[in-house]
Amino acid sequence: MKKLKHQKALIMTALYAVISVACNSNIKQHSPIQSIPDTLDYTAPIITIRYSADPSARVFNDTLYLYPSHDKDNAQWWDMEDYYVYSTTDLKTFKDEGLVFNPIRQTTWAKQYAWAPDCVERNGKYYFYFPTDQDHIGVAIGDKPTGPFKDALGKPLVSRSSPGIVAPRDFIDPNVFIDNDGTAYLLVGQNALNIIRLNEDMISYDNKPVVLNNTTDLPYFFEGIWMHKYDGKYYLSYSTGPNITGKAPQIAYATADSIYGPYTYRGIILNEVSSHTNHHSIVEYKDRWFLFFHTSDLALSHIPANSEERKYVQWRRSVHVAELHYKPDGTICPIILSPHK
Ligand code: FUB
Repeated sequence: MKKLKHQKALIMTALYAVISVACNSNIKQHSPIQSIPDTLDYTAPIITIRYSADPSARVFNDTLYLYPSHDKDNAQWWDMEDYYVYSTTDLKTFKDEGLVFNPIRQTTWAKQYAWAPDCVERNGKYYFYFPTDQDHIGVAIGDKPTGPFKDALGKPLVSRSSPGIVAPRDFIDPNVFIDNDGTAYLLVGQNALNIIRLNEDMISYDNKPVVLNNTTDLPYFFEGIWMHKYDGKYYLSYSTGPNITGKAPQIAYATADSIYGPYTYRGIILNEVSSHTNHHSIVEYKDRWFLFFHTSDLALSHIPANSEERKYVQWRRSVHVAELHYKPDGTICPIILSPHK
């Protein structure tokens, strides 16, 4: 067993070396006037004031905002209730912008499980999309990126039972993508990706969702969908969950020339992390690209190895950031974390 582990570590190190050589040749030189460090330590959590997971990173008015979910200090499950926002301009220091929304207390309909959110801006208003109850996606509106946000509809925007929705498992993890022509799409689901074209008001839709085929378009898709565009192409990245036999969740991606596909599977961006769940976002900031993700490394460092509490670390996660590099053919250099114990 020990020998096997050692061999695995050697293979991972060798793999990382090969990938680094292949990818470093395309790393751009950064302008010295940028205040983001040239190298980011992606093994160090960036939010330590409280546990945070499922980070959606967004840039509004030259500031990068993080919209994570909030794992409770003593969590023993994903029973999250509220949302805090963080902001930065250098990716070194993150300002705690405080509590911005609690759907359990501030809506009449959400009962539990305030999981991975997202936030986008349109016409000076900020639209905060949040899942609850493993069944509903709500939308709240604020005048600033830091809220406070108010439930827009008094009911969910869309639910598992809404016409045309395919939800073989949880109906969670909303991601909103605004294309260059201004059309906004809500992407959502677990084990089936629903793409819903939103109306101009961002709080309604008319068309039926388009559901992507898991086998041909998004192999191994489980949850945590994120759409971004790079060099005119659509990139869908997502957690593989338990869908790759023998592997813990990783972040994989597929690319296409149009939003509804057909998509081509491109492989893994981020390997297995210590939190069991793997959830990320990708954003361009100051002409560089970044991957935000979570691990349970901080909780593991707090809780002694022989403590009973260790079994709860998957529900006590913290956010990290790594710089992403694209190769000339548009594929992404993977971020390989060391195998965790
Ligand atoms: O944080 C709760 C759930 O865990 C998220 O909705 C999933 O993506 C996973 O990270």
